[in-house]
Amino acid sequence: MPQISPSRRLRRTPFSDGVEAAGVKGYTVYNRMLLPTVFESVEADYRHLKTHVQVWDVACERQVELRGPDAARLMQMLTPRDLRGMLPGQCFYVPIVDETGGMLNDPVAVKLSEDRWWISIADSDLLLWVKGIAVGYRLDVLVDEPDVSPLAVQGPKADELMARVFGDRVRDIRFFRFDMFEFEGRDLAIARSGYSKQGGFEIYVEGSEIGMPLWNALFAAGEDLQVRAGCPNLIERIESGLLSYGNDMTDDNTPHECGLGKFCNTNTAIGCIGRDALLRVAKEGPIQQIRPIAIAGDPVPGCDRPLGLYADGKWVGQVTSAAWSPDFKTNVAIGMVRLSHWDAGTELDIEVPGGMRRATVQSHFWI
Ligand code: THG
Repeated sequence: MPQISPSRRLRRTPFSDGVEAAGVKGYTVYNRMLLPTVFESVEADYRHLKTHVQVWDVACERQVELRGPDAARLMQMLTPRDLRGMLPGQCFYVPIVDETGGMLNDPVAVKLSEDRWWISIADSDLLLWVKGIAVGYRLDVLVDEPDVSPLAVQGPKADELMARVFGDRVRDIRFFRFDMFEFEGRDLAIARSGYSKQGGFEIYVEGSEIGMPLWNALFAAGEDLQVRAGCPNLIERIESGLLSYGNDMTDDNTPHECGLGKFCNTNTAIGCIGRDALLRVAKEGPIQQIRPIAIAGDPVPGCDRPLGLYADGKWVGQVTSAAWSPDFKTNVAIGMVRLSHWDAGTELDIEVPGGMRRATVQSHFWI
């Protein structure tokens, strides 16, 4: 494979020196920033994540900060999830939609206070859309990307490692809540969240200068816990049904097609820019939807394009993420499947590199 040449446009993170010292073997590009994808191997990283604790450089989950009297109003314009009940200290997974109801991003919204929010974005240029809306509606709000870089601590021993560095109070953080903790004289927001289902935290590291000191403190404290550098793991996130924007869905998809209807309250999300469009499509219901899919046979090769799903030779959908699961001893996958063929148990043909396989629509993800 050819290499990707470094340049100023491809941003390093406050933790990149640590990631490279830990022997990162592969990167992807996410929000124009480096995101590690492999350390030892995807399978070895998976086993370690499910057994021990890992520190992840997810600085590429950039924050879009909203600050000012119209911050809450602007936040509600972006999403069909009703934010009226959301309190400071809470995080919400929020679909972001455009005026057609198409998905623009699927970030975590962090409510710091009534007039200060972070939108912890997936891989799309959400900052430009949010700035455009703020300017176009003449809102009294500042929109920018602050020097904030999430560092995730994930795995069954995450509580123990975090307690050693930040104190036992981290154990009291509830799921999708955050609290403030001191590190080297700075106050950092720490949430119980993260892009795995193995449990853990996300530290919103404010100020690049403390990136490597914090990275080193976590590794020093966790030696006997077998702490390692890790990264979002393809196998684990497919088993867990965690979606990847740009892979599993794009702006052509509504939240309902993505199975994110449970994060929408379109009737009461007054002010949401995509509300009318979503109310219209919700009446009919989606005609395709995200489904867990098992693919029979040997491990499928890594793939950078959708794999067609067929019934009696007719195209009925596509798989957009797939990997061999050592724990479930099958290929686990995420696909978008037409209504006529999305029932659990439906058997389909799938075109994988090197030939056709059988694929079965599952009733639920593997966790
Ligand atoms: N954490 C933070 N920012 C992020 C991500 C993250 N930005 C990019 C990307 N990940 C955004 N996408 C997701 C997708 C899934 C979840 C979070 C962000 C997630 N979902 C859980 C689920 O679907 O079961 C929980 C949702 C809930 O119950 O509210 O965690 O990971 N900071």
